[in-house]
Amino acid sequence: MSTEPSFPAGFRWGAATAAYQIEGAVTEDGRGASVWDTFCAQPGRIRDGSSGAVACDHYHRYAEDAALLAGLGAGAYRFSVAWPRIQPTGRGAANPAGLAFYDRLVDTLLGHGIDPAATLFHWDLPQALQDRGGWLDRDTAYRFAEYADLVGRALGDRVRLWITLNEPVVHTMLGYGLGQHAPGETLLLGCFPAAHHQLLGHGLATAALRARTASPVAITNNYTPVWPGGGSAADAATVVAYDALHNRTFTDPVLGLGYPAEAPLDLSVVRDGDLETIAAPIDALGVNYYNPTAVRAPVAPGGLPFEIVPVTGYPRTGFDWPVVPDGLRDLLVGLRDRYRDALPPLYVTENGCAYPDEVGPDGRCDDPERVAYLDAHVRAVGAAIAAGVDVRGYFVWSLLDNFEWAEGYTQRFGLVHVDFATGTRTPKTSYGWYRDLIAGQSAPSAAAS
Ligand code: GBH
Repeated sequence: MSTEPSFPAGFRWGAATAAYQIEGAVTEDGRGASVWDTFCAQPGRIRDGSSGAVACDHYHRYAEDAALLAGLGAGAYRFSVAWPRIQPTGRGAANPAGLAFYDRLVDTLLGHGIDPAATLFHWDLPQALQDRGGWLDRDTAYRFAEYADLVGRALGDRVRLWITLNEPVVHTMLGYGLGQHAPGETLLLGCFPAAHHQLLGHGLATAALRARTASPVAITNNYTPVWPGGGSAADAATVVAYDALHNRTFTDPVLGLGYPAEAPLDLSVVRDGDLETIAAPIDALGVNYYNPTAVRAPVAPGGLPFEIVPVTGYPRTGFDWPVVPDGLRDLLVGLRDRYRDALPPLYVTENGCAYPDEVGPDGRCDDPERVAYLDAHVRAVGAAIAAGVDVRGYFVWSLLDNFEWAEGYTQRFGLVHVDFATGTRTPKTSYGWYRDLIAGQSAPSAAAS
């Protein structure tokens, strides 16, 4: 059909999750506490007062979840490794029982013909490192490289794509700037050292992984197209500054360009040699996309140098996020146009939406809005590829409904519904849609459009 976008041979269709959001079993097999265990125990932090203590019980149900991926025909699965399972106190020898879990998971995936894509840090820092300052402490970057070495030694022969960090911008801003995520610090722009030390850790971990694996190494960033939220010259300047802060601060230095001068950053924490470390060559860049952001110059001085205003005029997800598929095409094309030869191949490592999905009396979970959302965004990726952008894969967020951080269990992002009282998995309509899309793409007829 001429309206079908075309995807290159070998394009990876997958789904993504993260350890704290699905695993549960937080005290099993020697796992240490993470900052999220601590944060969830503080009253008022999580909307429904919940935690990831049980979540999807994936730690015990991983084989069932791998079978769900196999049923999709997924070519890859992006999961994260829980640092406190590997190093319960954030340092020292690996905990064999912790490594054994990921060993079983990886072998089960490979047995289904699914490429394991492992993220090393998806926000669950060992609490013992937080007690020494967390990512505000430079030493955490060195601890992260040590942890990367341990995981690389154990899984380097079988993981097919490595991702050092997930969305350091979100972890920095929400965790250290605004206090909405663990560890709950409210430093506003004083949070920048946490960003720099994560990026330093990324560079050190990339070097550590090189010694342990031949597979590609990447970083995943959250990207948002930045739109003007007002018509003044100050608003236009705010768009440039916010784009520099949110998008470029986590990309420019990784690609060897240093920190963007347009971002409001106090660089006094940056030491000689750090930018060289951060610029360790990567093989791919992970792109997480949810929606664009509109900003304007702040009305009241003294707080942050920008004000976020709602993007209006688009449908909205159950989470009230605007649905703007063209934003994904624009940002993929924009990355290519900005970074040109410095840009490695791209993977869309997260894209998805939350709706209040329920299993009906007939046992089915119908989510037509998610089908429409994913279909439109997959087409946007196809449009970027047609425009010449090198995109190698697409991962739906998420395989399963799961613990949505500060929203607890109130937002369902899964292709598969999870009953959190029983653990029962029910594939949604979108699961069947994605399965059919993947099957069509693997057929030789899906050539040029
Ligand atoms: C990702 O973060 C995470 O990697 C993942 O763990 C998480 O479960 C998933 O996405 C879903 O949240 O107020 O309308 O402007 C996403 C980071 C930050 C993206 C907030 C959307 C604001 C939407 N998100 N952002 S809006």
